[in-house]
Parts: sequence; C-alpha cells; structure tokens
Amino acid sequence: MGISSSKKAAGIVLKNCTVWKADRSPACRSVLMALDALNLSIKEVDVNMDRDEHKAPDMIAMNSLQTLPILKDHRSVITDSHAIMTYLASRYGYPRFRRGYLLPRDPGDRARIEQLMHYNSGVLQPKYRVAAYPILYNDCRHVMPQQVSDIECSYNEMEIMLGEHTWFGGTWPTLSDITLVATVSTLNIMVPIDATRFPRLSRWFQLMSKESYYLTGNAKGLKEFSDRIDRTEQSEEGGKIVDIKFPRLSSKRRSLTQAEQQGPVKSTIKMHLPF
Ligand SMILES: N[C@@H](CCC(=O)N[C@@H](CS)C(=O)NCC(=O)O)C(=O)O
Repeated sequence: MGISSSKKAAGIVLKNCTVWKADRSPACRSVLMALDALNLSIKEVDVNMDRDEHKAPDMIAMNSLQTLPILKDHRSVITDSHAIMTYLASRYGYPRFRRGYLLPRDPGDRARIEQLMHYNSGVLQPKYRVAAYPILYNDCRHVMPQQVSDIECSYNEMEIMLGEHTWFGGTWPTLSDITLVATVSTLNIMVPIDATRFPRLSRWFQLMSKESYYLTGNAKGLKEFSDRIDRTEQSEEGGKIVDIKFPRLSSKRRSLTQAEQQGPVKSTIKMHLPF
C-alpha cells in the first residue's frame, strides 16, 4: 500500500478524508469519478487485491466484508461505493451546487438516482463478479454463455430504462450515470455492447466516455482491468507480471495529461458464445 503527500492542491482538499481503493475495481472507479466530478481531493491509498492487502487485519477492522472501496472521513467509515458517493455529494456537493448537481435535493428526483444505484449494486455488480472473478482469481479464461446472456439481458434492461432519455437519472449526468458507467464499461470489456442491438445504451456509453471525470477517474483503472485479464494469459506463457502502484492525492491523479489517459478499452478476452 502507498500513500502520497500533498504537492499542488486542486479543488477542495479534505485533509481528514482517505479512500482505500484498487483502480481496476469498478466500485472504486465510481468513487474516483464522483471525487473528480465534485472536484474534491482526498488522500488515496492503493490496495493490492491480488496480494490480499484488502484482507489485512487493519482493513478488516474497517470493513469486515473485505471489499473496496473504503472511505474514512474523520471518524466515519463508509464501505460501499454507492453510500460513499451519496455521502460525498450531499456533504461536500450540496453547499456548492444548489440544485444538487450529481444528486438532486428534491426527494423524488433523488429517489430515482438511488433506485438506479440499487440496480447497480443489486443486479449489475453481481453479474460483474460472476463473470470476472473466475478470470481474475481462477484459471478460467472465458466468459461462459450463461454470463454473456445474463449481461446482455441487463444491457437490454438499460436500453429500455433509457427510453428517449440521454441520461439515466435526470436531464444531465448524475451519480446514477457515474455508478452505472463504472460497471458497464467493465462489463463491456468482457461482453462488448452491440450498438445495433443496444443503440441508446451504446450512445450513452460514448457520451459518458467523454466526460472529463470519466477520463481522469475511470479510464486508467479500466485499462488496468483489461490488462489484468490479459495478464492471466501472460503468466500462463511465462510472462513477467509487473505490479504498478499510483499512490497520490485525487488532485494529482486528475492532473495526468489527457495523453496519458486511455479512451474506451476494446475487449481482448475470448468469449464462449451460445451459438
Ligand atoms: N457493493 C459494493 C461492492 C464492493 C466490491 O465488491 N468490491 C470488489 C471490487 S469491485 C472487491 O472489493 N472485491 C474483493 C475481491 O476481489 O477480493 C460497493 O459498491 O462498494
């Protein structure tokens, strides 16, 4: 694990706030995007899940579920990305953005955003885990037919949810779009979104991929996820596994040049298609 020290601060620096994260994790990337969209800078600690650092005693003391991300703000510890994002937006976003920006103040509008976040947590994330974990942690090299069809079923649900709208939760991108794009961009690596079958979802994904917080908060970790999957192949061929850490403040991560950022990543993984 590594912690960075402050150099040139950008945005609002929260001195007593730390996030423990792994960039390849979609849940962590949604928090990074929320931080960047809110222009907040906190201490970011990289945790290596391949080395089980998230299962170390000090981590379990904060989160018995042994998952990332974990946010600590003063003495409050929050261990779910959706709860972290709504906390950050309401605690540090509301004073600055009167209409609520990423998380509307109006209870009805806010409920719509939260409903979509529950969809992410309850439907998409489990599908991600079932498809990705055997590849990340076991010797599996394929997304199996059942997983392909389950994920495409969710693409279809989201296509219908979007209807004639551009964004999921409102008339501009909100936390619901951020949480969904973190998972969808990762699922897209394993089961590419077919633009002819899911044109609205595909267009939404393209639009989200251009948001500045997507570039600073999601693109690099997504590439890392894609490479991590490829690494399975490398190790099987005797290739060297290189572990790279990027400990820094949120503001420093954001200050990476656009040239260093990666756009949407193409899938390289083999699929067992059901036909
Ligand atoms: N609902 C939780 C899910 C958190 C979660 O499952 N995180 C994954 C990474 S995406 C994790 O920590 N997995 C532990 C592991 O891979 O061992 C959230 O959104 O924070």
